[in-house]
Amino acid sequence: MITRDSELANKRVVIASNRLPVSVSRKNGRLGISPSVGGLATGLSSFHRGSDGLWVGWPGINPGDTQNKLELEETLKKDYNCFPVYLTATDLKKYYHGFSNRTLWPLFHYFSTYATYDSSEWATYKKVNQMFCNRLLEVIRPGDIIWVHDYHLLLLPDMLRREVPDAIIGFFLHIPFPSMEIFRYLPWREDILQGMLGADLIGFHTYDYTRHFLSCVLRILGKEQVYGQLIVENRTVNVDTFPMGIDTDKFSTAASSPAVIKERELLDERLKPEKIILSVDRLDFTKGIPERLRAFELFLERYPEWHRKITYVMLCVPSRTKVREYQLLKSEIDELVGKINGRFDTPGWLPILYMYRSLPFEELVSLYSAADLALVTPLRDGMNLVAKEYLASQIDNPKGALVLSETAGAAAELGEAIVVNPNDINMMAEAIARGLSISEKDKKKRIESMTDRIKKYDIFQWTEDFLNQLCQTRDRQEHNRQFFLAEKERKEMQSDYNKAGKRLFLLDYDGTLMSLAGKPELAQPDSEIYSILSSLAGNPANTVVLISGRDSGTLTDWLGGAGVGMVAEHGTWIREADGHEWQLTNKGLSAGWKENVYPLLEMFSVRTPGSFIEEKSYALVWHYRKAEPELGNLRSKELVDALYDMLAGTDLQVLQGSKVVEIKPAGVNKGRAALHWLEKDAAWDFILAMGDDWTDEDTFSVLPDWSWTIKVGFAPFTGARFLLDSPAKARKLLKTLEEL
Ligand code: GDG
Repeated sequence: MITRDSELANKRVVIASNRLPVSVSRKNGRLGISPSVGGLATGLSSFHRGSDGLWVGWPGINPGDTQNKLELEETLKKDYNCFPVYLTATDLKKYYHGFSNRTLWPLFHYFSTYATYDSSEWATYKKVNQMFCNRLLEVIRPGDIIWVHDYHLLLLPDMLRREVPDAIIGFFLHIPFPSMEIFRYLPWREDILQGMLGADLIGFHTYDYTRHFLSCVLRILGKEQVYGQLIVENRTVNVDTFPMGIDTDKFSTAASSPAVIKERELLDERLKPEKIILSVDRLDFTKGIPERLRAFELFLERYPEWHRKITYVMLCVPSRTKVREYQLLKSEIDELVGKINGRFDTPGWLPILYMYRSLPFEELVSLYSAADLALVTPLRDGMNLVAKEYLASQIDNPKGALVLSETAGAAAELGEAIVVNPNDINMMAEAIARGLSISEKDKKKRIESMTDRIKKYDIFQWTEDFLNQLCQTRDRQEHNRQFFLAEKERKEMQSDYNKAGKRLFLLDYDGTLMSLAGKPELAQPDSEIYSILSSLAGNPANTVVLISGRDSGTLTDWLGGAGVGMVAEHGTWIREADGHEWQLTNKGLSAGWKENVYPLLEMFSVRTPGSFIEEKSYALVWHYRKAEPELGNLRSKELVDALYDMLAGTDLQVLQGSKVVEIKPAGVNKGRAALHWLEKDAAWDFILAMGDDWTDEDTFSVLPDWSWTIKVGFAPFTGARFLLDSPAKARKLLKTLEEL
């Protein structure tokens, strides 16, 4: 049993991400190492440094000759616990600049028109994911936690799972997961989802991204979730929300350090304005830089009283400089800055101080702590750590205000910011004016309550929370595994079977012996089912009963000659194995209610394309397996609510089965019908019941404790003692018992 607090605290965490937390570059023929810039690297480095874990990723360079390579690897390993994956120029072109940054990045940020779909880039993306997998296999030890990060490595979890089925794998996505309407554009959408589902725990920054992912899994792969859990080949995969935090102490401590204080003094001397407005971004089209500049221009136009009293310090870190769209964006920004400065500057005052480079940490923090207003206005952003870093750097008498875009993941947590629509230039211009003139008291209150929150859920809490949940998921998997009928129990069952003189089989049909089909009439028994049932029933020691929700006519047509007893309509009718007559289990049943209920079901069928009504002698069933899954689920809930109102005080009940809503007389159920056989003979010494949906729980509930009860498929809650994952396995079990 794994729990992070105990055993897991001792486990090594092996991080895999596209870039290592340090970048290697060549200067004057020598290799130099410096920290990597970017949200993931900055955030996770603090955690990595304090642990004995490893990090696998691209170092930013191919070291070339063997001597350099060996030295580099030695240094990376010894000083940074890092293990490089080397990428060739073609790999970089197709995997990194290509599929990662020209397909996934724009698509996941809702810039679908920027996305390109190139199958050779996809092939390289797969190849590089496999290279990461191979590198990990060289360095991991049994029991390690492997934590895969971000959109460059979406296929890696499943690749690892195939190689090491028992590996503990977490996956975290740092960018948004888009809605189904956008994700479905991707030609390789199934592969991407399958790749991610190789992990035990999949994390996102916000609940919306989690929701979108689960919706795509349902609509593309047809997998239903229960409380964020999915079943993938006998494993439980957990999907949850973890808003990434920052190392708050690092920023607040730095903000009061002598080095930063000195930097601030230099800055004040240089700028000497009354107020500083700040933005810090990688130069990327998702960050909304031109929109922000236009808003700033509008603000200057509308509020001349602020001229000469403010400076907008705009720090843009160069990024993906080889990609054409980024080059065009850079030109657009350069032009806009030139235009605005040219329009408003006066001797001794430049409205925008534009820095196109990366600053050392101390200078960055001095800017954060000096700024009176931060503009964090991306068009889309997975989280945006700059907003949090700015807040954490506000130490003495918090004086900063924050304008934050509603489409940044951070907005879900930082509601006290001045929240804007980044496409609304007018709204942003007004937000700048408001942010500059907000009262000290109000500003302090807002900053303190946001800072309080980011301190409580900092990067360490975030990693701890993710890793804890990963361990809990593994615990749950182990717990579930105990219930899957293993070879040991199967042998015990066989031995019970062989010893027994009177055996009773209570078997559901659809979803248990036969896979569920879109339409009920498509699930006709094949010759294998027929032969299994008739052979089992042919043994004089066996009584085999099919307990089904189907109508008696269909059961007679399909399996009337197999020598089995039958229960139709979830317990309304029964037929003995040796008889031909169907009998009502309750003589007082009436069907007159159907004409009142039918119109309601008809209305739901019209409103839910793909759904239809099935009429049985004493029941009505609304089927929605063929409907669009989310609409079907929603409508089924609405229908059940409407039926509860309509049927209150009657002796009818509403059953929710597997993609069906059924209305039938109360007091009639599979368990009651099973009692007919159970009570007929007290001498049963072997009972096997199998079923897949919750109407079968009634059967399980009336059986003696020692019976073999098996739920087919995934169930978070069941009264059955064991689980089997598919009808194919259920058939195999029956065949082995009789050695067919
Ligand atoms: C991705 C997602 C998500 C920036 N300039 C300098 C510098 N930085 C550092 C900041 C910050 C990081 O870069 C930027 O982080 P963001 O979160 O804003 O954005 P992305 O790099 O796009 O990161 C994002 C993040 O992953 C984490 O999950 O929040 O949504 O897109 O840490 O401090 N650092 C230094 N000098 C600079 O000039 N030293």
